Amino acid sequence: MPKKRDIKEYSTDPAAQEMLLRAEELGIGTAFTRADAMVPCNIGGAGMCCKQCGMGPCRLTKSGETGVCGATLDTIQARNLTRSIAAGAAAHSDHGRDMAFLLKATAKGEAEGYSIRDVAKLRIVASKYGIKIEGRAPEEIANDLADLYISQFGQQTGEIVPATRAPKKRQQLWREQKVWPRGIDREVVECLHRTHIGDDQDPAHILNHAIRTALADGWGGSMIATDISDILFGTPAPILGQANLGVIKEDMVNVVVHGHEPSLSEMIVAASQTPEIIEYAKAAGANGVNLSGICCTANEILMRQGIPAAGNFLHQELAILTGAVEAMVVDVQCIMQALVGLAQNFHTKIITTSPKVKITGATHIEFDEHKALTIAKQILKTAIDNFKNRDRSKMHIPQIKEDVIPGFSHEYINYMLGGSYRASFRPLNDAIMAGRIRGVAAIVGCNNPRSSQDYLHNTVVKELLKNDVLVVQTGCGAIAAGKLGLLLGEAGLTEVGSGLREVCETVGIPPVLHMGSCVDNTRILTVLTQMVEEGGLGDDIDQIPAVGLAPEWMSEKALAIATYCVASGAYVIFGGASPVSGMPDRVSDSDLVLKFISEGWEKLYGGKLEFIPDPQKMIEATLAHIDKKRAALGLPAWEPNKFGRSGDWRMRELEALPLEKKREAIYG
Ligand code: NFS
Repeated sequence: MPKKRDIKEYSTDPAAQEMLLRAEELGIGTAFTRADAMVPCNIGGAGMCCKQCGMGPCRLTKSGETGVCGATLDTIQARNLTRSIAAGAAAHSDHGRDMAFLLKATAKGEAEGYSIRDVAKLRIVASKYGIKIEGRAPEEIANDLADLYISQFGQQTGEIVPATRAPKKRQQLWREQKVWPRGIDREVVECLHRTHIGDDQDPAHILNHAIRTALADGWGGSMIATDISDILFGTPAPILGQANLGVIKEDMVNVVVHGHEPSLSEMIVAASQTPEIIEYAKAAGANGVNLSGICCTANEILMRQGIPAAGNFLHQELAILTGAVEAMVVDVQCIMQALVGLAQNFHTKIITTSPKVKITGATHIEFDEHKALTIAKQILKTAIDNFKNRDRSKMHIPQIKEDVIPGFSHEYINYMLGGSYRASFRPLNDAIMAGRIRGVAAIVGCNNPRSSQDYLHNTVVKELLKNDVLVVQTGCGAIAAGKLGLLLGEAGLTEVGSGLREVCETVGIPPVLHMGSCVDNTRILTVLTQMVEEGGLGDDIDQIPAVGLAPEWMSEKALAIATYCVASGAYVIFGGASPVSGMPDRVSDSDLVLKFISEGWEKLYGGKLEFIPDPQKMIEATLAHIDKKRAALGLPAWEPNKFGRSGDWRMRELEALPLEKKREAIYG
């Protein structure tokens, strides 16, 4: 019998707890209760089920057992994992492709409402590929860059070009291992081919192609998506925003944008600020239109426009449960099908917009970049027209929200460390080399209703901060930290190790840097590359004292991210269940794939992927890895409380002393 958890076990977020109580009162199910009712299949969950052909599905539960075709458990697990990585890479990269077509349409003046907002970034990116920039209009440069980027998807031979931005030594390694992606689509297609019945049946060989496919995502499709989003909508810089369900407003038309691509959401932001829409909302009796975001769409418009985030992945249903949302506008990825049924309990309209995503029962208003502003206004008017249908007796908005400061692009980190005239990663490298900062952790990825929402994320973040580890975040992990108040200037600095605190105070940054959406994990690759190029931390990414973590992962995109980070040299730790864990109590030969993606990949790429469900063990493994990398670089071992008594803190201590002691302390 499945066990029903207590509401406090569902989520550590008080706003979520309040809404889950509300759901219970109304008798409405959510992903949390469905997770309780649905016991996961432990055979499929461990990658031990093969359904690649009509002779099965074959479930391999006994030692030495094979599928009907003779496929071993190792082969089946490698195939299953590789297919997931291909799906994740496809999702990110298809997003990147759409952005490339949008850039092309904008360059040709055919994209209504769009313009090139960051000409400086356009010029920097284009010049990396030898595109002529001097004496040319931004549209001409953008046209060439769009053509180059579009060609990366269908390229059949050669090397995709964004990967030339990796450290030189890493590029050499990819060539030696023959994993430099030829074309983004080609690698994804080859994944599907190789894992078809009767093809590639050597687990290590299959997994090596998973590496190549993931690289096509991280140093291809995702990097293209980030570049173009910045060029069209502006490179993020710190901006004040808010996060959590309390951003939904009682007196306004609430439109929640959910999904991933900034193309439509940016246009909805623009449309919502036009006099036409404001007047239309007022005429409907509302005080205007209030936009908020969920998932990575939230991150995209939060970090660029300061539009508040209503929450992360597990908040999508809870936002509708407030009864105050006129429309939830979705595009692609991480959209629960349950939204439509849930919305029927209220007046909320679920509006699908992507030609790739329809949900039965939802209203479909298809997005077209050639008339995006017109469509955005149509969507907003549909939401405004729905305002009159709101049943105020069903309304329940938790009054919980936090201020946040997101927007730490790698360009901004570079600038903030060195200033306009000497932008540089030197101070960060120096702080790591001295031991003020012990290392860096990128804590990213999803929520998963199988664990308590935000608990693993925030437990790991808080403990690493105490240990002088600088934390960068993206995706739903970043929103989790935001809801907890960790993305705010100096808030939370009292909970931070003294060395890290000193750096944060000197530079004026929060101890947790919000770097964007999940495709923006490429910004982290760029930061790591720039740290290598700055010098003092080795000559490749695998030497930097840094770890990547996805404590609450659930999507295939997360697996693709993990794999390209490993291929780039990072140690990656996932919480929750491993998709290739095997079932040791039932088979004895089930850990080859698990070992290969850890020890095997480490030998080949210097990075490894491990699944560690226990947060304390996750923290220990992170710190041990950071310390190991420090030692390998010959850096001093990290010591707690060694730093942190300079600058303002020193002044405060001195001020508290009686005059004589003060003299003594200053002059000796
Ligand atoms: Ni990333 Fe963004 Fe969130 Fe997970 Fe989904 S929103 S792309 S996949 S759930 S972090």
